Amino acid sequence: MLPVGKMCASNTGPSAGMVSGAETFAYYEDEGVSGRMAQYVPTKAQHVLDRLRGGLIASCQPVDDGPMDQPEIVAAMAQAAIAGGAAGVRIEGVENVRAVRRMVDAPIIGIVKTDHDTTPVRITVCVDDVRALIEAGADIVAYDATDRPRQDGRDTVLAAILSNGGLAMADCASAADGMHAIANGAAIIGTTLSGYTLDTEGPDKAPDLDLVRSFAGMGGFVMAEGRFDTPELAATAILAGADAVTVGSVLTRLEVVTGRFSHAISVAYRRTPLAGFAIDLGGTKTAAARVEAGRIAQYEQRPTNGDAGPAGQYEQIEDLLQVVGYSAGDMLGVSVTGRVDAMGRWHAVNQSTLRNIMSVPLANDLARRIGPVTVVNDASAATLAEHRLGAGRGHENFAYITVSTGVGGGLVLGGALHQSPDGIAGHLGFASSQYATALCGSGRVGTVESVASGRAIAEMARVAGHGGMDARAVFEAAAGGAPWAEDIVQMSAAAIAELCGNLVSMLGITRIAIGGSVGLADGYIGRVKRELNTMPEFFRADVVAAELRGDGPLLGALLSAQ
Ligand code: ADP
Ligand code: BMX
Repeated sequence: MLPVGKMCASNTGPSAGMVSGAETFAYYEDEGVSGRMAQYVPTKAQHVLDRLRGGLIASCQPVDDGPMDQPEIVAAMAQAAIAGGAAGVRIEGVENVRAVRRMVDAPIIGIVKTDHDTTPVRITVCVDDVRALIEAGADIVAYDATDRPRQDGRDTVLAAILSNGGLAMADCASAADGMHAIANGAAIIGTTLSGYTLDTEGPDKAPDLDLVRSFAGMGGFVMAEGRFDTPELAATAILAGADAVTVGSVLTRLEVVTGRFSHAISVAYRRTPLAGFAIDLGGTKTAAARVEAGRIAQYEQRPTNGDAGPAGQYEQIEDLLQVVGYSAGDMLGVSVTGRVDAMGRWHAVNQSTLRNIMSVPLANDLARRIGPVTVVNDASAATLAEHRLGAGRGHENFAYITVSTGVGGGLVLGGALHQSPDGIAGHLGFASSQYATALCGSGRVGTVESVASGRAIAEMARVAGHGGMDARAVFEAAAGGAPWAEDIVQMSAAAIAELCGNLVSMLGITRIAIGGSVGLADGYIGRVKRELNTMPEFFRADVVAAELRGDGPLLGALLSAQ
């Protein structure tokens, strides 16, 4: 740990005693572990940090000069946030800090925001503000810790916080800011200003998890802050090494949150019918579409190059978009085979499908190269489209399975697409199957994908002595009565039926739509249903063909973008 205890143990400034309601906890002014007792006795500073560690800090900052910008309302927000489980609050303005201190026992991070003609620096710029915040009851004072020039330099402000008995939180934009702050005695380093300085700003920035990770290696108390606006992103920040997460606008700026909903609703209202551009990058083909009035007005496809790295894939996407008439700024959704995490990074799960796609910053790269874009897994996109527009309509618990190059999927649970921050949720093809024994390109042995997918079908044909045939050719051979081909196709369908039964038993799925060129091939769903009919009635899922056929990943990508 950084020398927080040492730094603040000697500080018995005006904030001593304000940190806690003494009835809820006690803190100690001595230096921690002492003598033979070997007992953890926290200093005041440590105690404040201990209270925040592993917790949410609610930044209760109303919109400036809005109807909620009043100290009593800020204090009520802070109380409500603590009632909801927040470990601490971040409060702007001296009067607001004073009002909150009267009502709230939890640690307060205080700031003063002021606008200056000479500098873009806004957060606790003046030494006078530091004194006033601590006097009003802030335990921690946050300040702009970037190296941008301003009236009282960052080190002067930091020194003022320390000399007035406060704990300092450095609002940083870079790893260098964090190092500098720690070296000078800041207790907390936050990612607050990443995305808000000339060097870091950009359109539609995702939260800066990379900065969280680099802070985590510095030995200080790490605060993730800035655009962590869903519970999943906040949890991801903790997994990336943050000690606590500060969340603001989405909790306390009613105008902002209301605006998000009203925008989404008005877009949805206008979007009937859907319009824009979409990409579906699958293991075998990459398709682009111009969508007008809810229909695919223009469509173009090319083979996917599984050996291409990001640059090759981007060039293909750009070429295809040009063909279908996209221009920068048009609504664009991109769906891809492979895992897409909450940061918009793209990872092949089955590395024999995409051999050079590992942790690719897809969302950022495409935004830079092409324009505003939403990226999503191909099967998740199709799930969304089938649920909203196709075979899943009206089903609260719905699954989509694509049997294509791989076996992908998606789950709608309780009416919402089920997703995980790492993007793996819904990858149904990597469940295991009693029919499978082969090593899957995911590294797992015996997956559904390794026995049921188009690639698996071609591979099983090769092993049976019929090399050079793709899945379509194997289906044709089966239709022509070749017993070896019939066995392969049947085994694929049996593995998918087994997966459907599992989805019913595990999740109570009431409808399953099957898509992908293998899944939609003649007779395939009939085979799946016949296999299901061999199971006890309760496990016989309601299996249907995807209504949107091959358009699901394209329409779903566009739906995700709106
Ligand atoms: P992607 O995986 O790129 O999204 P598809 O859904 O078209 O694309 O799936 C590709 C797989 O489907 C390949 O393995 C291909 O051999 C197989 N396939 C394509 N057409 C047929 C068909 N008519 N019958 C059976 N398999 C097919
Ligand atoms: C694989 C996996 C999924 C994908 C599914 C269907 C990779 C590269 N892909 O299970 O992410 O959704 O295939 O994709 O790991 P397709 O290529 O068969 O359309």
